Amino acid sequence: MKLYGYFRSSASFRVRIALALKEINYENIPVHLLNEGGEQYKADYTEINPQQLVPSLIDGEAVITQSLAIVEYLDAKYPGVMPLVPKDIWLAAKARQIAYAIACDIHPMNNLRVLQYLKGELKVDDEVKNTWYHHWVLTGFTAIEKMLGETCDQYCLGDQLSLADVCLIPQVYNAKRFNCDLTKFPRILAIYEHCMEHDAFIQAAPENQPDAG
Ligand SMILES: N[C@@H](CCC(=O)N[C@@H](CS)C(=O)NCC(=O)O)C(=O)O
Repeated sequence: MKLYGYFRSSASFRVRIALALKEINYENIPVHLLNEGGEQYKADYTEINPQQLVPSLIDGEAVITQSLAIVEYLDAKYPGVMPLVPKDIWLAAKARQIAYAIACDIHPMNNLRVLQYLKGELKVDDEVKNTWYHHWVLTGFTAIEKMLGETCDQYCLGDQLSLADVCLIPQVYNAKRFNCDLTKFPRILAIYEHCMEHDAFIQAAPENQPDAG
C-alpha cells in the first residue's frame, strides 16, 4: 500500500493511526501542502485525488480518498486486527457520531485552504483567523465532551479503541498546536493522554514522520 499524506495533516494522521493499529506496512509518499504553492495542486496528484487534498491510499489498483472511507476500507479488509467499527450497531453509531462530528463539522471549518482563503482573499489578520479556528474547535469539542459522557472510559467507547479515537486524537493534537484552551474538556484530554501513550499513536504522530520539518 502507498499513502500520500503530509506529516501535519490531521486527516493523514487518522489513516496513519489505523494503519499502525492494524500493523500494516506501507510506503509513505509525502505531499507538501505548502511548498511550491502546495504539491496537492500538481497535475499528477490531482489525477490521484481530484479534491486536491491528502490523504490518498493506493492499494494495488484501488485508489481511495477521504480519510474515513480509507479507515473503513482498511477495517473491512483486515477485520481480525484491531477492529475499529464495533459490531454492536449502537456502538458503531456512537463511534461514527463522534468521528463525523470531528471530520464533517470541525475539521472542514479549519482546513488549510479555508484558513488561506480567510487570510488571502478576505484579508483577515492572524488574530481574527485564530479566533475563527478556536471558535470551531471549542464549539465542536463542547458537544463531543457531552457525547463522551455516555460512552467513554479510557477511550471514546469504554476500553475499546475505535474510529472515534482515530479521529479525536489528531483533532486534539492540532488544537494544541493552535494553542486552544482545552481545560473545559477533561474527558477529551484524558482520552488524548491515554491514546498518546499507545505505540500506534506514537508511530503515527506528525513529529515521527519522515517528512516532519
Ligand atoms: N474530508 C477529507 C479532508 C482532507 C483534508 O482536508 N486534508 C487536508 C489536510 S488535513 C488538506 O489536504 N488540505 C490541503 C488544503 O487545504 O489545501 C478527509 O477526511 O480526507
